[in-house]
Amino acid sequence: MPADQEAPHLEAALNQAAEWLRQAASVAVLTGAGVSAESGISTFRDAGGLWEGHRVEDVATPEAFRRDPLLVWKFYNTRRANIQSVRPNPGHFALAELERQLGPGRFTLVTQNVDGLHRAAGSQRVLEIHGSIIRVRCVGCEKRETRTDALAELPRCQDCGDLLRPDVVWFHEALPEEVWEQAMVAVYEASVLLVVGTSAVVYPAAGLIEVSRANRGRVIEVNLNATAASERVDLSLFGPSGEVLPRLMKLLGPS
Ligand code: BJW
Ligand code: ZN
Repeated sequence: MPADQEAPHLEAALNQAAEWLRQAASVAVLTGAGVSAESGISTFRDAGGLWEGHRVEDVATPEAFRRDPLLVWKFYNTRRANIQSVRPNPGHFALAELERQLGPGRFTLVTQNVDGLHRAAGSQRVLEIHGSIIRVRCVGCEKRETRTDALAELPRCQDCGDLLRPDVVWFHEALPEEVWEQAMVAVYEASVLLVVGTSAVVYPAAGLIEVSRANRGRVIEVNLNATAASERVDLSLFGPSGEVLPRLMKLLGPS
């Protein structure tokens, strides 16, 4: 679509989104890798999203870790090193600002990301449904620890000597129960669900769109392009989240 056609459409959609947010009793947000793309973190499924020729489905599974823990740790150690140098972008900051404007009890941010950038931007109520890349967990005694230091190629537990693994959720694994339940309740209760930078192909996270719709929540998507969710949302705001979200906050105006 030529830029001169896209701009007025986005403008109208932004105005509609701002109106729904103004009227909302509470707001939930679901974010994915796209919200961190402008911070320099690769997404999983866009061009260039492959890691050394591996699909995420081939390295982010318990089977892959059992087969080749060194390969899996290489993937995570590369990403752990990278997040030490990245900073939140204007999209993360806009979501933190939205939370401040709404005030306590009216905002929940559900993220599939493991990079910690929402908290770094000042967001308070953040539910990390796929875990955190700075935490490790022992496969033997299940002890969890936050580790921001560089890890060995194949790090081991100091208590029991078993292998450590990243404390993230891989395919075929259950999401952390309590966090997931809080996410479902917040999304169900919210009058608006903002879905930002996710391809919406990974479940159960993508199912939060249906959870919102089941209670007549308005669903607004922010993405570079149409996704698996686009047909199920009420409004799409197409553009980079680092530009679209600050524009939306500007329309909402100061509290
Ligand atoms: C921009 C942008 C910019 C770019 N601005 N936008 C139902 C149906 C079908 C399948 C299943 C189902 N239920 C379960 C499954 C199986 C599976 C699944 O969903 N498979 C599908 C792929 C088909 N799900 C699971 O296995 C889940 N577990 C489970 O169901 O367990 C059941 C169970 C119950 C009880 C006991 C035991 C088991 C677990 C899923 C875990 C996913 N884990 C990962 C890795 C996390 C750790 C890590 O980071 O390494 O999570 S995979 C990866 O995908 C990661 C992400 O969080 C997740 C989602 O990806 P995301 O964020 O959407 O990224 P992309 O790259 O896909 O998209 C980026 C988007 O951004 C694009 O749209 C761009 O356009 C956009 N973008 N720049 C705005 N500047
Ligand atoms: Zn241990």
